Amino acid sequence: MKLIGMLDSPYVRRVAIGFQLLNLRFEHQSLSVFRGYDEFRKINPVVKAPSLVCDDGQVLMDSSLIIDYAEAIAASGRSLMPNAPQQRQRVLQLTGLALAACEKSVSIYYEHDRPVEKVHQPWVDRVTAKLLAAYQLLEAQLRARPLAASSASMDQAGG
Ligand SMILES: N[C@@H](CCC(=O)N[C@@H](CS)C(=O)NCC(=O)O)C(=O)O
Repeated sequence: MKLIGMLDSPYVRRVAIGFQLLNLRFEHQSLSVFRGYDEFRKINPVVKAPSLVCDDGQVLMDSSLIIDYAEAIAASGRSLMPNAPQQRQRVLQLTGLALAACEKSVSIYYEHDRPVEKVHQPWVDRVTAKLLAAYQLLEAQLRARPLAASSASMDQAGG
């Protein structure tokens, strides 16, 4: 299978780390959704990074869905999502905060990619406030209870 997307994307990195933790072999094609748009479109017309070209040619997208698939095919049988409700709740909460922080960061990046006269500052301020809220909550949680940091014990919140 082949992971498509640049590793400067937090979503692509998250999938690559997940594959490594699950001991899955994969190829990586570093393709930009901007500079490599035409080539990307041939692989996935929706042009979303990460995209995963599976061994049977089907294409998956969205980091959480790709990790879900990766767990299903991992020979190790390992899951990066704990089953016990309390642990799962914590991993989902931390992952949700991290994904929201990524989404807002990407959104601010795109806003600044516009011609300067088209940047809508009230929107940037709103997104920035949400970004800071997500990181503040994430940091408070991690200060109170750090995550496991070894490859053997890392879960989706760590990856
Ligand atoms: N929810 C998606 C977000 C992925 C995402 O927004 N990726 C960006 C690159 S960092 C992208 O594909 N941007 C192009 C677009 O959204 O059209 C995930 O978890 O994979």
